[in-house]
Amino acid sequence: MTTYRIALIPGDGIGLPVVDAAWTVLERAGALHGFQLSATRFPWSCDFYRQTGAMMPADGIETLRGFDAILLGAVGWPAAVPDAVSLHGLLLPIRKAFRQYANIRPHRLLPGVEGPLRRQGFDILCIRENTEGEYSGAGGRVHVGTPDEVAVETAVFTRVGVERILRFGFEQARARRGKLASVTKSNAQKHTMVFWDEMTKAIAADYPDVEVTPYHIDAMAARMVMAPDTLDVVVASNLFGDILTDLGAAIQGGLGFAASANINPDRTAPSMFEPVHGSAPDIAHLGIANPIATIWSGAMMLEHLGEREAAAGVMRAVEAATASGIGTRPGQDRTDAIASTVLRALG
Ligand code: GGG
Repeated sequence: MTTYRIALIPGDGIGLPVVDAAWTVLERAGALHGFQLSATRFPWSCDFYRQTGAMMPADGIETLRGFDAILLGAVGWPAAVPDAVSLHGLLLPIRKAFRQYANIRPHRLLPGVEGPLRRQGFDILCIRENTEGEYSGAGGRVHVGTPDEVAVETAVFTRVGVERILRFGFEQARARRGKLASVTKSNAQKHTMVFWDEMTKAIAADYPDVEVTPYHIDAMAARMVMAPDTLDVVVASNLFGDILTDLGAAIQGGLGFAASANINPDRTAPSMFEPVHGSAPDIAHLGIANPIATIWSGAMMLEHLGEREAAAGVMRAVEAATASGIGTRPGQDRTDAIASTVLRALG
């Protein structure tokens, strides 16, 4: 029997219960489809930082390298650790070190879920560049705390980085409905974003079957609200993709439904699967976190591992659960009740 070694990093706040809930569903899917998932749990989190002074050990990346995939919950506990420290100490180093350059985020309404828009029915796949751009970490501050203080944060767009994410987007569009929206702000950002637009145009020549449309980020934000059904694959830089996918989460009913996969398409290192949401300290101890985003992310993990039937089975079970109403009303259902309804639907 095939056994997949999965690194579990529940992280902080609601990351812990949603990963536990998702894991029970994924393990059951394995049992039903003839494979095993073997979990190794890592306590890397803001609590870990408080105890050790780091979000993960110095050899954390090397430890993770041997796994088939990583399932992560949420990172951040701002009352104890500044968000910029926790994010740059765990999530971002993993994405960068493992060349997880494609962050895939699906946005569609699950059965029984009502989004805030009148116009229903959309199926958008956002592809967020995941290793550079505005998240490069390049920059610094001088004259700190004085009237002459200067803070600089440099967005880094490399030819390799932009080309590979655009090609990934074109391939996804080709495998779906053949439409790619490429998002920039090239009227204002005349170096990096003009470069992105030029690369989009050049690469489009290799994909004559894909209809590509450039959008500015502001116009795309409006379109995702006014006409989301006109969109298929949306490709954007790291920060723009992050912002647009919170909007995507909103129109699909909330962050409790927004799944994501940090993919290393070359498979030279493990990929990482995580809900889009953060640690939600305000509801962390209430037992009402929605595990559906994490279960859906887990289904994406099974798909990436090649277990397509199991992944489809998990999604059918999620859809059966939401169709019955459970998990569709924010804060109304308990995490374990949602997970056990999905488990029952799985069989
Ligand atoms: N689910 C992982 C998590 O905690 N995400 C929250 C977050 O702020 N992530 C940063 C990012 O993806 O840019």
